[in-house]
Amino acid sequence: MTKADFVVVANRLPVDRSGDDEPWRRSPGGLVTALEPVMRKADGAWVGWAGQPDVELEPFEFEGSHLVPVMLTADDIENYYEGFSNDTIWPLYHDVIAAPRYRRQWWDAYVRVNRRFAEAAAEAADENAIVWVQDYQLQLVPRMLREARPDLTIGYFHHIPFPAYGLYSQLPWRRQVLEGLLGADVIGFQRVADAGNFARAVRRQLRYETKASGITVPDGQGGTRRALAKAFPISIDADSYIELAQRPEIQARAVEIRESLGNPKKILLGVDRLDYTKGIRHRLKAFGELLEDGRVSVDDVTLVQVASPSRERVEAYVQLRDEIELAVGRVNGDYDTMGHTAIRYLHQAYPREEMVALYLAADVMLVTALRDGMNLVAKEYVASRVDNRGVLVLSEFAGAADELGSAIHINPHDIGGLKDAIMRAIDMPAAEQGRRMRALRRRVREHDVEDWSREFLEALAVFHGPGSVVE
Ligand code: GDG
Repeated sequence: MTKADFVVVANRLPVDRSGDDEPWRRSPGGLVTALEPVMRKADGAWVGWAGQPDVELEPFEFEGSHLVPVMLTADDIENYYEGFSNDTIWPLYHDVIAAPRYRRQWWDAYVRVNRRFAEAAAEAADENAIVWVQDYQLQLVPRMLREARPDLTIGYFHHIPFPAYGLYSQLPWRRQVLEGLLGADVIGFQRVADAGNFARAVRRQLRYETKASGITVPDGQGGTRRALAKAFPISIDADSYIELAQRPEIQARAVEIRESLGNPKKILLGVDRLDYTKGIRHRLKAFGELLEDGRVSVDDVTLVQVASPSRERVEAYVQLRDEIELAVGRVNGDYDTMGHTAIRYLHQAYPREEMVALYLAADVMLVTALRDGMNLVAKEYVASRVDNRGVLVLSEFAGAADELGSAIHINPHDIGGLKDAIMRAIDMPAAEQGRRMRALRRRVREHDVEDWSREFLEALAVFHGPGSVVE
């Protein structure tokens, strides 16, 4: 097998297919979108699950990258993925918005599957290669990889929040997870606060010394080594959104979307995976109350909510979907007219072109996450507004709030405040929209996904000997 100098390890490969005989297609989603430009340039290997249970696949080439599938059984998916990753770590790391479940059987599967990913990465990596591990499903991989291959330079990026110690310390396997992550040379987080929470957990649990972003870690041979834990806020491929937003057919589609909604004066938009972290219920509650109060009317204002299907076999998500659909049904039942709908709810996934047309059609973008690592939708909306119009209402609990200071910041738990912010956004004069949108767009253009990966890989290169692929 060919060995690569640069290896990405992520839960999913960046491709999808609908059946065994169907062709592979690049899959949508936050991480793939973020790493696509990096992979294109680096000519590396990507280790991950191909998306079908119990299927053993040989490594293969796809659009210039070398893909190395890791097999997951139906049992692994249930216990490692749906169980430990999405029903233990996900809710715990998002401030226990839903109750995390701690099951020893899930933990055992997590260890077993992390080992399988580490072995596949060790096999794919050339001597002294750089390996970049992605996200919370693989927190044990850095240490496993370092033990197997001390020659490697290892980075890890954490896409979701890292919680405050008081919450983190609930985790029965809190020491093992910290030790797993500390196998990396560079541990990247979305926000400065996440890196701070991590360093505090390391001090409290492991008693290792931390200073600024540096952590002194025992090297297993009686000495120590230094690891770096720091914020590297992720971004988007801004130019690709700008390019799409400038296409005449996408602008025409935006006009068509407005028409098909009955040309309301204002369109509000929410775009999220259907997830309890995204604050969709809080958004619906605020909008429902604005209708009830008579501050907005269905003749003038429509909320479009795209809730793309997600984790449909995890119980908390099944329940959430029922709650949201009940809420949408109630509001629409109370306020719809023959010609106008209050909430156009779409439990569907759309091509990127349609998303950009929606961004262009929306006067107000509502990002009301209760907790979110970054939230790329906020940045995509801003990048797409080539007309310098539109208003971003942004939760302070989303990582994006640290960078997007010219958005209207809200606390989604404060429904009164959220309602006022929505009204302010609806009523915002064009000149103020322009001023704010220009500032937001400058930030997203000046810090796009290539800057993100370059900054991370430059920090990692410090740990790598001469001749680094990232230099
Ligand atoms: C995790 C962290 C962090 C959504 N529906 C459709 C669609 N999407 C795309 C969006 C965006 C991506 O999926 C979602 O990214 P987010 O950042 O908003 O949220 P998560 O999925 O929770 O991502 C998050 C991210 O990782 C990256 O580090 O920002 O905090 O939770 O790109 O546009 N895309 C298309 N059709 C849809 O229906 N094409």
